[in-house]
Amino acid sequence: MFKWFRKKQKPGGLIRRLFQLGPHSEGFYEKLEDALIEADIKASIAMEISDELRNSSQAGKLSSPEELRSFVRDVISQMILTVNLDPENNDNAIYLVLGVNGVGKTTSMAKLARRWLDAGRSVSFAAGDTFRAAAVDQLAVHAGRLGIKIFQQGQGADPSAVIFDGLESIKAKGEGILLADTAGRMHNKSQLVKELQKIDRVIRSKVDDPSYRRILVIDATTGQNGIQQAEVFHQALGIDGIILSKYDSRARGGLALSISRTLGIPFAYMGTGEGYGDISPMDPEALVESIMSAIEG
Ligand SMILES: Nc1nc2c(ncn2[C@@H]2O[C@H](COP(=O)(O)OP(=O)(O)O)[C@@H](O)[C@H]2O)c(=O)[nH]1
Ligand SMILES: [Mg+2]
Repeated sequence: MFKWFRKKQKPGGLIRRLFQLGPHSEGFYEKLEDALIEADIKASIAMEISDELRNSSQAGKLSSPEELRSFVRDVISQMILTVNLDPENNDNAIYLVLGVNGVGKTTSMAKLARRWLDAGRSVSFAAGDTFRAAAVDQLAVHAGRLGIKIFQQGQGADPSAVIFDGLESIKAKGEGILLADTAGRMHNKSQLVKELQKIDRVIRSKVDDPSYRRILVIDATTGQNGIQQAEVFHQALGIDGIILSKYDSRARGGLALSISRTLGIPFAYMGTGEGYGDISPMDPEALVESIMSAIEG
């Protein structure tokens, strides 16, 4: 695990080549921008990063590849947003888990449940992905393995009603975290957004804002398409934090940088495998190093 972000402080090939060119030479900024875009960073942000270098009085005075590397690294670091979304106290809380099909919503719910059970919390599931028959079953299997309660009404049920039931129950018991699954697709996008907004209204009518978190799951391997996904869900509901799943395979953090910078949504966790233990709070240092590695080649 975490092979990709072994502390790589030594400047890689690209940074060395750029340093040899010199920060004010023909081609320097172009080569840098190309490498940033290659690393899944949105073109406008790649330009922003190179502009920062261009406009900095320090850039012309860089005396080693190491200095150039740490300069680029600092600019990128400042653009990355992270947040801690672990429950802070023993109050009731609901986490609505959002994202398109196949990104890892259900798996991430099981991982978060394990994490919070280990921290001594009481956790239950609401099977809000009622669009696909297999989705409820998949969540029920995880609930069985974890030994936790699942609120479910089967395929085709109203997800708002399923989640409402779960909320009533944790409220009655006075303590607990409800992790609510959602469908990642409907017959069309506007239908999905309407469905999610209905769920959101139902939750808001039952709980106060601080105990309600909307978590979006983004697959690290999706590339630039992940930005559009984040935009849709953020516009529909507002997202408190993102889980970057599948960060174990071909991991390139450029997507996280693009989403942080363009939408202002922070990253909360990274999923690093299919096991229950394969989730951890997003480590901004590791993310920046993975972006630097991708840029440097
Ligand atoms: N390698 C890897 N696979 C993951 C990760 N998270 C989820 N998966 C896999 O991605 C697939 C889809 O996950 P699922 O939770 O069903 O996605 P959902 O449709 O969003 O609920 C499954 O095969 C999971 O095992 C991760 O962090 N790393
Ligand atoms: Mg699912």
